[in-house]
Amino acid sequence: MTDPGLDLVVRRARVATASDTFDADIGVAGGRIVQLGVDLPKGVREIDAAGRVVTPGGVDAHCHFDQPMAPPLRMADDFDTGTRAAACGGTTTVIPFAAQMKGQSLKAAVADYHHRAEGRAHVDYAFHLIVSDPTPAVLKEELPALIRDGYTSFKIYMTYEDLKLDDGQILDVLEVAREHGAMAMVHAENADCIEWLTKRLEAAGRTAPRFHAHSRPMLVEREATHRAISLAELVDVPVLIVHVSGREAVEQIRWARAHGLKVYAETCPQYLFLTAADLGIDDSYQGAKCVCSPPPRDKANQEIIWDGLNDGLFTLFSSDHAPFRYDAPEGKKPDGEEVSFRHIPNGIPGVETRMPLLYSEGVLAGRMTLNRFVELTATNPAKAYGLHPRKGSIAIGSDADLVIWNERELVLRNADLHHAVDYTPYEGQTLKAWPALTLIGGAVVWDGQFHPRAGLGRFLRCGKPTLAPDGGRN
Ligand code: DUC
Ligand code: ZN
Ligand code: ZN
Repeated sequence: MTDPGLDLVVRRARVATASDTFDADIGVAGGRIVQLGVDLPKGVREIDAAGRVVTPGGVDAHCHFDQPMAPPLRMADDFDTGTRAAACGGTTTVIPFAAQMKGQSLKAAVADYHHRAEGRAHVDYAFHLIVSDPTPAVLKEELPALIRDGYTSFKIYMTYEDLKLDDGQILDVLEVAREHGAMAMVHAENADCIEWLTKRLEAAGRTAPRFHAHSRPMLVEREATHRAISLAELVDVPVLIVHVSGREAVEQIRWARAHGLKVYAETCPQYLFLTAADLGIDDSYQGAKCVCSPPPRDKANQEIIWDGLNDGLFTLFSSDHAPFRYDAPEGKKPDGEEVSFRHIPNGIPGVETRMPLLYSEGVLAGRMTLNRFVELTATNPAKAYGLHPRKGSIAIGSDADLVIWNERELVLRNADLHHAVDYTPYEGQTLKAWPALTLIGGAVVWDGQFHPRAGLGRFLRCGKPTLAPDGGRN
């Protein structure tokens, strides 16, 4: 018998959450999960998962779309192409950054970013803030008001000339996070060390893309990670270290945790699947494709990142999708030139490949449990940014954002991806799985074909973080 109250039943699902794996039918009404059970009545629509694994839609809590850049640079993906790629790779919620430019009010940055998103997003989205100019008005009025309004996380940069804050400014911003219960994310690299090394490399004529890694050795990240942790300790506020690349930063985070400090950590696919050799072993400019910060390290560091993913050191697994076309004057070849590594825009694409890479090389390669995969890619990001349990879970009342996985071998080709970037750093890599279907609020957005729903992606106001103090393991 058909139950007119059920818009959709996903039948015979092998449901995986952050804590359990079980067989169930999933009943959906009004875009939300309303029933989990066996032999649910017939829905208006039916999807047969045929025993395949069904996970919550991914929450990519660190990606950059259409972020304003100084000319000639321009990001390849806007909210249309970026969220299209997200959906096709199993991500149903994204949290990109409304970036304040120095001299700009934070409110104006948020208004501008809404304008960029409106009518374009295919998946649901929230905003982090980037605070680059913490004036008294920003600290006392704008930031508290924005936090109250659902913008409950912000990123602080310790490097990049146009974004970085000094230690005093970081303390001021952390104090606002403490007073108002927001989540502070830190990009931890020592700007002066990078500048000092960069000048020396340039003076020696070492300007090829591979020298980007030489200008940002691990100690640069280690020192800044320790300083960020110390500044947060002084203010007595939790802090989240983003895009951790390897051993030295990991050691600082372990040290902090052992001392009872609330330090969360995020890592990204590039630190599992790329090494500094991908920036070039000779002076070829192709290495520009993998220029990102912090840079990828080496195989031994990849293992350390895998260990941290498994043992609870890392709380989040995000893409840090920062899309620049390779062969383009607004991308990796500014004004059409093969420039010194200093001027290559930092970032690599990854919003579409994040979930399939970790599912393949983590879960199916036996390096990680399915439940830990769900925790890192969906549940914890939703908790860290106040979107749980609406997002990041398969539970009664959660949005019906689901991924049905197809476990089959495929070779990654940029031609098959849906971003607007002209390359993927993972070209030719063999994967063991890809989403068969992605559903958002019960609507199929990917089933081997992309079903556009531009403008139907909803803006989400974030609540306060609900992560456990130990990084979300309980
Ligand atoms: N590093 C960042 O901090 N942001 C975007 C891309 C990158 O490589
Ligand atoms: Zn960063
Ligand atoms: Zn980033």
